[in-house]
Amino acid sequence: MKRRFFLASAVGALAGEAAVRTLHAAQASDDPELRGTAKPGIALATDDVAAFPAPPAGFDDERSGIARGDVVEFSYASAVTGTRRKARVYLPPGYSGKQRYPVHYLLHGIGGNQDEWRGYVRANVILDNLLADGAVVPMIVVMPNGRALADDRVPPAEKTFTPEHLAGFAQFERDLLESLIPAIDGAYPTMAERGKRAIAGLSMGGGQALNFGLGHLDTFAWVGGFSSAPNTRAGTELLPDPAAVARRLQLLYLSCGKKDGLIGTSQGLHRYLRQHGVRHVWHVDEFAHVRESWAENLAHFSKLLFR
Ligand code: FER
Repeated sequence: MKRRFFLASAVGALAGEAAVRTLHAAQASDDPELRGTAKPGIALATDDVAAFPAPPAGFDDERSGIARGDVVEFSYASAVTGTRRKARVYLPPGYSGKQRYPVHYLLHGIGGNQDEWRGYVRANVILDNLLADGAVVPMIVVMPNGRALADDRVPPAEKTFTPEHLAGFAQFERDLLESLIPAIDGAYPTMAERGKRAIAGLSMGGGQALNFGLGHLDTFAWVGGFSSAPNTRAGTELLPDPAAVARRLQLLYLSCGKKDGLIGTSQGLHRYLRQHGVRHVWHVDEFAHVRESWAENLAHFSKLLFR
């Protein structure tokens, strides 16, 4: 597949998060050979437009004089890998064990790990700012490592697209459902019910969130895919009975940048949902495959959650 070859070669010799930044930068490049959008090309339909105005400047910058949440390390025994695995957990400002909170599971991209949403996108800063403005419901946000492998370190760039690495992202479905969610519900004062549980992610994590969220509506009622990658299952597979899915969902949210070479995946699912009358949010922004899109979409999505 041409695009995969392009992305795999574009990441070059760099490793880890740096590799994916390079991948993202290559997609945003002015050089058509590097843009990743030159072929097969992006065709925008008339309804591929923004659903929300951009957040105000500074929405993802640390604001002084407001209460901040904590990002703590969490570890759990995985029945899938047989290892102890790590996740980051955001506890909102004013967190108290005497309250109960809804939980949002937030998944990283193919070259990220449990630190990508915090370190690269500044998810905790975005949520602190929204909470200070009273724009979101206080929630716990769980940021796991989405590659369920015994060695779940970010691999060297040349291994990013190997079947073994991609399998780790698929296997995370069982790790999440059978190990992580029960461990979180055991350790924190959660509202452990589908109506108070959300799942979203960026790129590879967007595909995971759509696959796992729509595949397990007994566990999740709020589902979001940002710039979702081609690991996203087809609409016919994700929603074989669209009306049945629609009845159970509180929110289905899709977003992508209009300069993102992966937009075809989200467009295809959006069109399937539209054809079958499944209510959803479809937000197309001005970006490529970059953190700005994920920061903005985390803000838009979070404001809608648990209402
Ligand atoms: C692909 C292109 C991109 C793919 C995954 C990605 C599974 C993921 C990109 C990211 O997470 O940033 O063909 O196939």
